[in-house]
Amino acid sequence: MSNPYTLTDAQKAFYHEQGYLLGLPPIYTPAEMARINADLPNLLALLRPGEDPKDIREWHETSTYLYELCMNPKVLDLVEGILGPNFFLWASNFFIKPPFTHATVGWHQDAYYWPMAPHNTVTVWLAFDDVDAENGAMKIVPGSHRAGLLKHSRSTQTDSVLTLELESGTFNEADAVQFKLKAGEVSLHDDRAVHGSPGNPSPRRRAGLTMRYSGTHVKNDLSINPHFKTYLCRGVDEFHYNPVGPVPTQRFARPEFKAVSVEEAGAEAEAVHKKTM
Ligand SMILES: O=C(O)CCC(=O)C(=O)O
Repeated sequence: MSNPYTLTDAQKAFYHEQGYLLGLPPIYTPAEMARINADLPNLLALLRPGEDPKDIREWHETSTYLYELCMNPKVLDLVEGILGPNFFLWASNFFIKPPFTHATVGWHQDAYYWPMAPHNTVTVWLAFDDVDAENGAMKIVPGSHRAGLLKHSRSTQTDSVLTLELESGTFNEADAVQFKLKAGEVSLHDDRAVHGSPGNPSPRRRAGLTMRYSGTHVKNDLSINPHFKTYLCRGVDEFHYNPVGPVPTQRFARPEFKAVSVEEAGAEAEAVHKKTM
């Protein structure tokens, strides 16, 4: 029997044309997902006062709980269909919207935030809950990844959990499609795709884990994100451009560093980043 996680030519063509992919076979059964969810409080318990789940970034470097989710062979098969045989894992983070929350994820392109070149990152968004229009599922503008990077601005007047957002008028919000996933299912998106998500006015939680993978030819700018670590998922790293992280040994543990993107690194990093865009 053929591997259902090996992308077909039609799926690959859709991803490259539209910048995202849905309709994939579930990664986890409802029972498996229930166990994963039951373990999540052990990770959340490591958050410090003043932090929230958004601060769980790159904890796959220290927690086998997350490392195993990121290295699931089914997920890696899907990613291989897009990135080819040689790629690494470098990021993971949670987007959790509790019931009745205003917080949105403003429209953005991931690649704008990351001091990495060239742009060749796939995000796998693993649904921890059923997500849909009612509880603020992610929206994406099909084909927007082909327009290159658009202008983002710093905004303080926003409900967004991000502080850099696309200026309105730079893309057509009306074209956006909203994802609908069952818990245990995933979507894939390109790092240049315009996406965001509304608040969650529903009584249901909306939680997802993003897992980010790049081709081995992608290089991170360590002067902006000095903590960047890679974990080879498939193939070989012929380039050795980036530091390699140690595989975690504890089930639940947090790194001592705080991961940095262009957003957190501030205006100075933004200026450097813009020059290399
Ligand atoms: O979960 C969301 O609503 C947004 C996720 C996101 O921005 C991302 O995966 O880059």
